Amino acid sequence: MFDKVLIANRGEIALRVLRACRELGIRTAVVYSAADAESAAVRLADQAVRIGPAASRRSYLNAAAIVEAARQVGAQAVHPGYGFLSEDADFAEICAENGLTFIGPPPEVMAALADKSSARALMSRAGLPLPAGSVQPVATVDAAVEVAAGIGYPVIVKAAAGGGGRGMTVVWAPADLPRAYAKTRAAALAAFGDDRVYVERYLTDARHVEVQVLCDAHGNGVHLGTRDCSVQRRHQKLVEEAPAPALSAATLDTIAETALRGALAVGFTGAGTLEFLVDAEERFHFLEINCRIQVEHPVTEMITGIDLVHEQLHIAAGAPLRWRQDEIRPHGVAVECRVNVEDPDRGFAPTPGRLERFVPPGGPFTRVDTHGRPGYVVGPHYDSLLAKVVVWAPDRELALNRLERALDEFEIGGPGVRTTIPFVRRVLDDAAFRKGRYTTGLVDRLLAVDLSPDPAAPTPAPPEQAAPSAPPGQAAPDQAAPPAAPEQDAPSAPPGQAAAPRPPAAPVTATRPPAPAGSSA
Ligand code: MV4
Repeated sequence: MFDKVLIANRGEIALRVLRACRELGIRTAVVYSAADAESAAVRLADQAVRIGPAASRRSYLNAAAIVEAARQVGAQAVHPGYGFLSEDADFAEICAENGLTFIGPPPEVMAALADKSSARALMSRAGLPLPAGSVQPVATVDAAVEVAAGIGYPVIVKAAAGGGGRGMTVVWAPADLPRAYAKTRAAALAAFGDDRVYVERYLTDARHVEVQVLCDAHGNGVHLGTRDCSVQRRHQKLVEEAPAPALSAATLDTIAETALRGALAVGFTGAGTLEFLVDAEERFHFLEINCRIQVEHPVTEMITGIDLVHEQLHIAAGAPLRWRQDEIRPHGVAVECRVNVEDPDRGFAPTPGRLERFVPPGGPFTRVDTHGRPGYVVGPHYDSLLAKVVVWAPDRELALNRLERALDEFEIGGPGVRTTIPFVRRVLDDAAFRKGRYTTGLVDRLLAVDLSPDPAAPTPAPPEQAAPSAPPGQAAPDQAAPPAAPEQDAPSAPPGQAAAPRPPAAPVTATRPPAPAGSSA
């Protein structure tokens, strides 16, 4: 095992990795920016190295400064956390060139999987089902039109260099494809310096289900079951749970085993996550694979009793996998919610400021991962995740009640400071969510509900849940047919009248510059 690990991150994940190292008897060094001089990780680490100013380009994204810090403190390995340089194959390569173990997969594997088009091709070859579409990047608008005509609308144009919801455009009708194609290529070139795009059938009314895997450097791997991460706003997850609810045990096993097969086929090592969309008929489709520890990893830890960061460290140190698949017995239900310092009533705008009051919840089966404390100043430079509240219970209903109870206890206050807690409460209260029957459209449905009091025009209750899946023996709806209402969450057409295909209420088109440093997941 390593003697000393350099933690190349900040916030709650720096603390998480630091704790894992301490528990394994590994000495810790942490890098920090000028904005984080007083952070909990800096206080707790054996050593701390200031690497630059607040701007992440010049600190947490500065590979040369991080490698120099590792050399100074004599660290043998670098843990990148999530976000920042965690999925940067060039950084992993630079670490190797400097005799440092990057805690993650080999650089060539990272590079092949960071290219979403290449990941799609590799996983298809390994036998994973994909959304219909092009395997190679689509080089001309004519080719895009042809691919789309072949698979049927809606389609989604995705940047090969994107991922995590960045650089993708949904196209509902053929007339809109040429513009969307050109726009996505131009945006991808600007954001990633790479304008290759591919085209997929756009799956509406689907759940975002992901599988945690651990693979060692000797060809062994295990999966740790599923998580549902459908509760997202603009590709920022708000609530995650394990296992994915309301799917048959057979489907969950098949998805998890298929995911592991894919990870092993591409030479993946370390802790990884394969993302799938699961449609109303429980068919699943591979989207992408993430080569990092994810924000929501605690829900998997809670149902398996396995410390994923410990396992990352053992694997990176060359140890054979410490678990056989039959020793991993997921038990009960874990739910996490993210407490971001943002105002849900103002478009989730960050509300940095000083936390005059900060009292995290406690109690049974309640875990809070946070770098916050009373007096902590949340700055404007990094993403706004302040805490993750994670609970475990033997069943889902008790887990959700326990999470509500924990949120009741959480006191956070300061001038101008708002959090996502009120919005998360609305999710936990939602009837479809309570039943476990929700999709990626849930958040937009909640945001479309007008909360302003207006007795003259009461907001009609939105429809409840996805259409029940086809009974056994009955054909599943034709994928190529026009979509039903895009989400279970869209207002339904009057009885007897067909719902016309239309885009969801809030834009799902998202071509954004690279995620704010420190964001990920
Ligand atoms: C999709 C999709 C539907 N069809 N691809 C978003 C994050 C990235 N990992 C992949 N994502 C999606 N890809 C196809 N072919 C739906 C998503 C998606 C999503 C889309 C709109 C609004 C919220 C979403 C949440 C999760 C996934």
